[in-house]
Amino acid sequence: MGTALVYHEDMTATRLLWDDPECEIECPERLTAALDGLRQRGLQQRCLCLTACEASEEELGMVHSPEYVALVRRTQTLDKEELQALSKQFDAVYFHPNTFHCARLAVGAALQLVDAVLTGAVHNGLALVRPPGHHSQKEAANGFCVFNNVAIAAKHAKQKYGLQRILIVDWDIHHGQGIQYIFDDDPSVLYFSWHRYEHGRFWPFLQESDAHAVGQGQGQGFTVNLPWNQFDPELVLVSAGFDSAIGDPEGRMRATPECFAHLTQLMQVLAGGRICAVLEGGYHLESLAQSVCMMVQTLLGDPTPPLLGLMVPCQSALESIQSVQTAQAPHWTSLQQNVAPVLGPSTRFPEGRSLPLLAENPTYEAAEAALSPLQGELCLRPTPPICTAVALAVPGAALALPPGVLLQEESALREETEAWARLHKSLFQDESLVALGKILCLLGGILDGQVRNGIAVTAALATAATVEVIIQRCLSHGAQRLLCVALGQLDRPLDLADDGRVLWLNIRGKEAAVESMFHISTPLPQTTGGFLSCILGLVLPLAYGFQPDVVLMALGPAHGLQNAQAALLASVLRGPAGGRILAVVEEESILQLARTLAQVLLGEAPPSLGPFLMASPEEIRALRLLKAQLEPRWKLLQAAAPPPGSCSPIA
Ligand code: X5A
Ligand code: ZN
Repeated sequence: MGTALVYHEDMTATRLLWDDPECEIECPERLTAALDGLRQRGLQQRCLCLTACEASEEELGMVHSPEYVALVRRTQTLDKEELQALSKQFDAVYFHPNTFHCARLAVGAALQLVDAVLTGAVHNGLALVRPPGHHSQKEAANGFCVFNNVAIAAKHAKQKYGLQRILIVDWDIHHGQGIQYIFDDDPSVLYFSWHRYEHGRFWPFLQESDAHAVGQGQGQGFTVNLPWNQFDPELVLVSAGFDSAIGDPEGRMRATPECFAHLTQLMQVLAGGRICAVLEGGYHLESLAQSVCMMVQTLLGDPTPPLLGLMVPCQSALESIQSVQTAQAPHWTSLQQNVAPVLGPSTRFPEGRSLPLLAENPTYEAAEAALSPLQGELCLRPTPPICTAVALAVPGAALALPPGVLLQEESALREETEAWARLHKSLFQDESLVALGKILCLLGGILDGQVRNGIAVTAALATAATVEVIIQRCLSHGAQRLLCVALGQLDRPLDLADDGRVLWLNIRGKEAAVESMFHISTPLPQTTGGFLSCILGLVLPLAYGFQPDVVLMALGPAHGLQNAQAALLASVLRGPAGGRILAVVEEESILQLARTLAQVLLGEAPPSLGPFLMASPEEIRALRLLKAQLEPRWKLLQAAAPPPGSCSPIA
């Protein structure tokens, strides 16, 4: 099971034949640049490469009218003047004698990808296509798009596989109004788009791209923005445009390639990881290639590089999020429960790039000038040779582990282990001393980049002491910031300095409490809604805001987490520290839990959390209290979603 890459070189066979500054950026080199990037970085070789076939006219008919399909078919025989005249009838479109063939291949590629994912041949995949699709409508080409590749793919998934809930995430910089129109009244397809709008002054200049457009009829509430776990889709289609990336002449925004790795990873917790991404826009060749590589690398399960930069949402982004919440609230009870110092990059783990400093609102030219020294410099993180290693105290538990994990047999040097153990004399004896040796060795592997992530199993009594040793070892070996998410009976080590190097987040206990900006406690919510709010609205923004080098997820005695909850937590915590995460689990809860955690750390999607329950009033109160106290320091909390109260729209 892997990642599919669907392509056909014929899709480079359409191009602009006359002068048109608006359309010239949609050129064949977009595909070859993306593909070369994937090949050069060894990513194409790791994918299952499929050759696209043309979609049938019946398949096109799921979205487009026969008259429109016939019109596009006729362009095959038109001469240049006729093509140009026809193109003018649409907004930002050009036709070429090969357009019909290419556009059918683009649809066919998207359908093949859906088939590959839904038959289980692969986990996920990307279709590299031209022309793009998301602006195209039932009877109209628009914005370089001829047939609506992603919309047809969604119809296909519904018709052929009987899916009832499909999420379309459109991260192209333009609003995919074509997809919105097609599914406007269809509650089985949730269309989420984020796009540049400028209060209607950015192409395609439409009122209906704004937050108040929520869908019509039965489809009300199924257009636009929602916090991602509630709809619980069976399939995620991504309209993957990369024209929001830094350097793009059309979008003129500044998303780094790394952003697309994180966006992809966030999608991976949904729909059991079934993601079909289809290329839309993206017009700066090098920036496009880098962003595509980041996405494919993440689809393949590689760790995401750290996100750099100031973790502070800008005022206008917060306003946009707020207006979407207001517009959607009548349709989603979840949104009715509204909850009303920045650190430098780490030098110890230098695989992330430092970005050029730009003025608050740089001109496009300034952004591009700053970008050019970065060209070609994108270093995909060297992937550690070992993915997930597990250090076990009890050898028998190895039986439960999925294939692909490495059993940590090697130990740290005896003297070193004993020196660490001496700090906690009474607690490490015999077996637990052996376990500590293995854990130290595993941690060394993670810090040195030999191992991506790991699970350390400890005797219940030794858990707290082990966590202390791990923290000290990380700090004395160059980690600048360590995030500890602790559950169950585990207290913050007493002699740990509160100097900002360790962010300790306790998820347990009765009361929410802010001991300091780096020592935070919150109760473990008992409802799915409360749990999701806690993870997405608190843990995730804190983790990304802290920008840790290493994440420690410690499940102490009586941690109370269900396996699926632990899996979601681990999955989310893979993001912020370049995938460097060590889970410490006390042995009582080992068997099934270690297996589930290992699967997630290997890159699989977490299992479903089960039936949805509204967050309780106490849970909401605790989160609000923490947000209010923490927001001055942890600015990403301002953008956090409010606690979900319901899993479905109000009928
Ligand atoms: C797919 C896509 C953009 C059209 C822009 C016209 N289309 N100015 O990115
Ligand atoms: Zn676009």
